[in-house]
Amino acid sequence: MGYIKYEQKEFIGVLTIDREKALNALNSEVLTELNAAIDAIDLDATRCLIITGAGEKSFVAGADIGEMSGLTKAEGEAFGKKGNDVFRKIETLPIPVIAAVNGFALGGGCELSLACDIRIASENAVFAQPEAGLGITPGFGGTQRLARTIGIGKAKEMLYTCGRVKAPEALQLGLVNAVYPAEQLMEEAMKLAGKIAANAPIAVRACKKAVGDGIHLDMDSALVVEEKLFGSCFETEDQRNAMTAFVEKRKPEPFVNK
Ligand code: DAK
Repeated sequence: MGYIKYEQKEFIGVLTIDREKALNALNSEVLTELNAAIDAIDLDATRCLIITGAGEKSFVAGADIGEMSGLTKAEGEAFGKKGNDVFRKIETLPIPVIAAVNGFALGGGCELSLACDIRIASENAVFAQPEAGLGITPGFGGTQRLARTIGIGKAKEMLYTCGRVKAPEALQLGLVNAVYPAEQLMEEAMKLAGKIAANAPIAVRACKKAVGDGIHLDMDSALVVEEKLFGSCFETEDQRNAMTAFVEKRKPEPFVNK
């Protein structure tokens, strides 16, 4: 693949969007390759995915403005659907996904990070939804996920003003979970992914599904979602192993995803 690099480091997948000379902007080809790379992940061997951008300056500087500039209404809608489909695939991937935001996360880049479960950022990270200044709305879920992540008031301010949010403010808003010096970002992302990968994969995936499926339901329905997923963890090797080890006051064997 030309624009996507994928490395498997034990249980952790590291996916890098690599179109550095355009600050990793998302054109149709990048989106096609990103979709194929996500489909190719071996979910039996991978417990956490990290998504980052190539280079030191940018995570993803948005959808490709040159490619979008001449689109018709129908083509614009089709482009939006292509992006939305791949971002939704990331959002609903069974394993947790960490965005390691290493610089600009503008427009589609901010939206890509929002489709991930957890965002951590470098000190030089900058988030924004500049679309209204380009005559369009965010088209890859930004109007929906940004408001759900940082609240309606601040999301609307970002959407209407196109204002930039630097890393310290992103931390304060809860847009990112942590900020690190740029040179430490990937090491910290790997540490976080490692902590996730050390837990029982079936349980971690059930947590992701419970939050994702339950968050938009009323509390009674959401708790039913949780009950079913809670029940599904029993009789698994990992549940038996961990609980028996606790009762016997010893460490559990490493989890086997069964
Ligand atoms: N698209 C295409 N090329 C881009 C790009 C982008 N978004 N961002 C940067 N580049 C390219 C630049 O054109 C330049 O290419 P060359 O001139 O070297 O060939 C190269 O990357 C380096 O950029 P700069 O020379 O501009 O670098 P600077 O450090 O001076 O500035 C910058 C960095 C990130 C501040 C600046 O490049 C910038 O403002 N970029 C645009 C950021 C932006 O506005 N992003 C949001 C894009 S809009 C929808 C579907 C999707 C979307 C909306 C609707 N529907 C279907 C409804 C999504 C929209 C967006 O994401």
